[in-house]
Amino acid sequence: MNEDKIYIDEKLGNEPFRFDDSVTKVFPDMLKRSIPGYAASIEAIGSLAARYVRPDTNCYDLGCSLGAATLAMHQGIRAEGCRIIAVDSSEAMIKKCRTVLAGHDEIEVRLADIRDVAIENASMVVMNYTLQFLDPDTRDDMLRRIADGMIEGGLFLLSEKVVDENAHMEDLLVDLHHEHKRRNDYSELEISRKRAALENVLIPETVAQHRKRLANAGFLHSAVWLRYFNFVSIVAIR
Ligand code: GEK
Repeated sequence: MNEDKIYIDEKLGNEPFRFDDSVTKVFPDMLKRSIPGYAASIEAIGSLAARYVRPDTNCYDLGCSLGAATLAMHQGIRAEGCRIIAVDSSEAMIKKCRTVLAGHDEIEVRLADIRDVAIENASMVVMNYTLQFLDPDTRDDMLRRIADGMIEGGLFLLSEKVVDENAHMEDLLVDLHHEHKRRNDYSELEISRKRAALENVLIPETVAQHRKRLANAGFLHSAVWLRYFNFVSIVAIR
């Protein structure tokens, strides 16, 4: 049974998309049906945490929503003495996230804008589909602060919806994504309303722009490890 019916009977797509109560309530269903490769990104976060998280360091989940990536990191970590800081600016998300992650003293769930969070002594930082929601003018600074706050050899995972340089291929990839959504039981009307609501809220960039920004910020290596239509996940090493 589909839970996300927001753009059938609740919203018309004429207002900018917001991470409010109604989105929070149906969020896992929304991500599962909308982001191709989402489950793979969560699985990889666990494996990468096992490999890269060092003892007595911090891990950050920036734009944690309901804490799916935080939990994957927590389950993957083998090192002792680590803290995980999970941050989101949506009150509705953070309220529910606190109940999901309750009982884990080593996880701090913080209501804040990620641009105001100090990144310190980090061996792993995750931004799973969050950078795309920041004003593009603030993205360079955000990534520089992340790189500056990471230890040598630390791992940054960045997942994003991207746009293709080639307009023809971009049309094809968007079309394939919409077909994927239709297969997952979203109607044409829901797809177009959601698209309108995300206009100017989710601002995608090209893979080349992301990799250039990572290099400029101070990451030594980066690679796309997952791509499904216009949804990519990149790993970068400090
Ligand atoms: C997952 N990572 O399940 N500061 C803090 N949080 C922000 C900001 C900001 N400036 N801007 C947006 N957010 C999650 C999924 S969802 C992706 C991440 C999506 C938060 C916003 O409130 C939302 O919870 C999250 O970033 C993006 O792996 O919905 O496409």
